Amino acid sequence: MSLNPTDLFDVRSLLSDEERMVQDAVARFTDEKVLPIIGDCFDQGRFPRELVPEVASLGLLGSSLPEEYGCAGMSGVQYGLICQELERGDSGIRSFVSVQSSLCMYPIFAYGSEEQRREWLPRMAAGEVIGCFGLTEPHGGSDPANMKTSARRDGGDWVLNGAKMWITNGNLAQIAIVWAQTEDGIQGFIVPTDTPGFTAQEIHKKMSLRASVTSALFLDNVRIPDASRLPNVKGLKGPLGCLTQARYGITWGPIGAAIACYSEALEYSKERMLFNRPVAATQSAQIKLADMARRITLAQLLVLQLGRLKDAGKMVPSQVSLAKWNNCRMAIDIARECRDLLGGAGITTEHAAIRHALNLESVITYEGTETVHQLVIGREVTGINAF
Ligand code: TGC
Ligand code: FAD
Repeated sequence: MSLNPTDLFDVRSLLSDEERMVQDAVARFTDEKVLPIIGDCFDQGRFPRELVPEVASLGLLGSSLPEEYGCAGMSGVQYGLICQELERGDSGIRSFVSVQSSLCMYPIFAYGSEEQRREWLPRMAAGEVIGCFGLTEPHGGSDPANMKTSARRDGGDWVLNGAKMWITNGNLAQIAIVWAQTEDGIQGFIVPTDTPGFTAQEIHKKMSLRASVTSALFLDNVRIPDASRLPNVKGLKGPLGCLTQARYGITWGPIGAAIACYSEALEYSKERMLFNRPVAATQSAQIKLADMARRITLAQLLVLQLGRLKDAGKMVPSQVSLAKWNNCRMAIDIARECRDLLGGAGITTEHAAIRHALNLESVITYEGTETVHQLVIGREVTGINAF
């Protein structure tokens, strides 16, 4: 019996019927709607906004939140599979869903009032309201505790001042979840982007995540009522708790990108005839392809166990750090190696490898750089904080 080259250990057999159904539905969406247009979107630096209604109707926005808020009530493993299949298309599409789901809907659900949940979540699940998440600031994203953006109490209102940098969906969003320093520590605010004093400026000249909107946000005396503050969390654990959710999805996503690159390079090297034999018949190409298959298999098993821990309520943030580090590194190395196996053909967006390799430069940086996650694991195993 021959094995499936993209699932050598039949990890799919460990999934439930419901999990396989979700994976298949998102895979179909990626094959039919994303792949035909994504190379052009990347070339043009355009986020394919026209796909948002279908993403929403598939239940992919806030997919793990309860049905009473218009969401799909899916499991952590299902969310992971969604991220994997979307990122097989493009990291930018997965980013859109990660930000909306884990960084905007999750904090409203986890830290918001019941009124805030009912006001925003159903419309966000339907894709009618898009969110962005403002944590990173221009002076250094790895150290969010050193936050300069401030929120000052003024009667029944708050007045926000500061700047946020590298914000996904910034120019698409109707609301921004803004984290700001207050007298009581860091707090989160739901800021409608049409509030006077709020501006978003799109960042151009990106060579990565070109099919995604990335912006700088500026807050100049932005006045919002106390009802816009997320009342149920104070301190850095608020935004870090959102990051744990988003990073979890990002442990799965790059597997999709790696599979896309590896599948393409595998087929190409079987057909490309050089020195009277297919490239795939050479020992060096086989070692490269075998190594990719090995690393993809390990990543698949890692995230499935992580997802099972999450669904059992036992996942801890440092486990997410290890998996984000491992799987982003796995995917970027594979994407670059695949680009090489395609030769010159690998440098255009007619093939997927260069697009994924460039995208993964962002994925390995955002949501905590590789170094940040290595230091989290270093701290976990030594008990010594090296930050
Ligand atoms: P520390 O001061 O020790 O902890 C503060 C409080 O937070 C708790 N905590 C966490 N809670 C949940 N999840 C986590 N991952 C947590 N890490 C820490 C902690 O227990 C403590 O709680 P309490 O109750 O004692 O107050 O903070 P630390 O030393 O652990 O943090 C240092 C460090 C460097 C790990 C952290 O600052 C960090 O992760 N920096 C990286 C920042 C980052 O990842 N930014 C991402 C911005 S968003 C983004 O990139 C979106 S891209 C989206 C897309 O397009 O897909
Ligand atoms: P810095 O923190 O300045 O890091 C610079 C270098 O220093 C890195 O190599 C880092 O690993 C290293 N370093 C840091 N600390 C240490 C240490 N202790 N020891 C040794 N080396 C260290 N942020 C948001 O809030 N919301 C978003 O929606 C969002 N979307 C993004 C989309 C894209 C496309 C990108 C590229 C970024 C996005 N980010 C977002 C920001 C992202 O989270 C930050 O870029 C990231 O956290 C790193 O911060 P920085 O860019 O300021 O780099």
